[in-house]
Amino acid sequence: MSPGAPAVAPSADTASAGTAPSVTEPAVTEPSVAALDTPERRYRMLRLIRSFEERALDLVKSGVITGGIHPYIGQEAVAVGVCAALGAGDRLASTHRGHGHVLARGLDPARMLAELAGRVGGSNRGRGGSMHAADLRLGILGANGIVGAGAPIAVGAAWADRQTGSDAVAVAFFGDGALNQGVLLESFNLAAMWRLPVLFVCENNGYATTLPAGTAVAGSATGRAAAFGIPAAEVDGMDTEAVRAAAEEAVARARAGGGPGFLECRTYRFEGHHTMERRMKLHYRTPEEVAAWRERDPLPRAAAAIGAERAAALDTEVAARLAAAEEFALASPHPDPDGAADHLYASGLRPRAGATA
Ligand SMILES: Cc1ncc(C[n+]2csc(CCOP(=O)(O)OP(=O)(O)O)c2C)c(N)n1
Ligand SMILES: [Mg+2]
Repeated sequence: MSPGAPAVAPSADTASAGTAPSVTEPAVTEPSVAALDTPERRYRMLRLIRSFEERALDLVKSGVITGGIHPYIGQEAVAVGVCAALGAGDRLASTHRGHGHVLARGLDPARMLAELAGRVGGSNRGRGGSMHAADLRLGILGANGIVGAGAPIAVGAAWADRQTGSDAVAVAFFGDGALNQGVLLESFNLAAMWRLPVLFVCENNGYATTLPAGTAVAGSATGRAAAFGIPAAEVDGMDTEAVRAAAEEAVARARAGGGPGFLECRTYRFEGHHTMERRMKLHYRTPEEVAAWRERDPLPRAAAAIGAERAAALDTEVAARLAAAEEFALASPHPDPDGAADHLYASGLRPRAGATA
């Protein structure tokens, strides 16, 4: 059953201290990390992300989801390949184009869709939206609207894990547009100096908004990592199994104390930078270029590996799951404006000793 189940009060550990939520909220269920350990499961997740994004685009068009989203369509192999290499205790920091990352990690599509639609049943009670989806129970440290900002968060998580003796690994996803952000290079430096268990994953989709990477990035992506002594590999980001193999190698090395790794996944977004682009008549890439990348769509390749019949059965399964997710999301109410200040702090305001509130 979808988590939509009957609305009940939130559990004590998630309600903000001292404030009763104004709208009844759904039960807090324990999520579990997505199992991506077989080609079939990986194909099913590719399909889930693809169909989720297609439906989300429709819902933006019809105004059910307000504001824009950054569709992940075309890049699914990166999220699925990397998340397939992670263990249950690992963590990830995502980006503005983060739906694929969080779904591949196991975030319930019903919760995610409700979040996009700004409903209380959302993963962040409808307060985070597309670019702030997070679930610490799944190690999802958050999507992030600031280009490159996930890297220092992942480095911090890895450092914290090292202090506690955990062997967890942290992943930082970012785009080619982050390659010139100072904070990324600072993150490389600390991770390398302290041999932190971090996997830096650059999703090079060729463009930062409309800016071609070829006109913006001096040197190369892998060259930047190599300059810090970080082992770096370039991988076909349209091939789930190639991404998984490269990620498994880097994750195993990091987990064993070998320090950070870097993957440049060469990929492409089939849709615009964001949903507003459809109305903007931008001509920064040719229809031929888009068509050539569509030929390399990761889904048919993954479907061929498991057989057309099995793939079709999984497509049907995913369609049913998404229909239930949508039903849940759209039945969930919008938050009560009176509760707008609820949940802004993890556990209420705690003034420092000696300070006045
Ligand atoms: C620090 C910062 N600068 C600029 C922006 C505006 N911005 C949002 S997305 C984007 C392009 C990011 O490109 P890339 O990192 O390649 O990711 P992609 O959109 O291709 O997935 C820019 C410049 C921002 N959000 N944060
Ligand atoms: Mg890009």
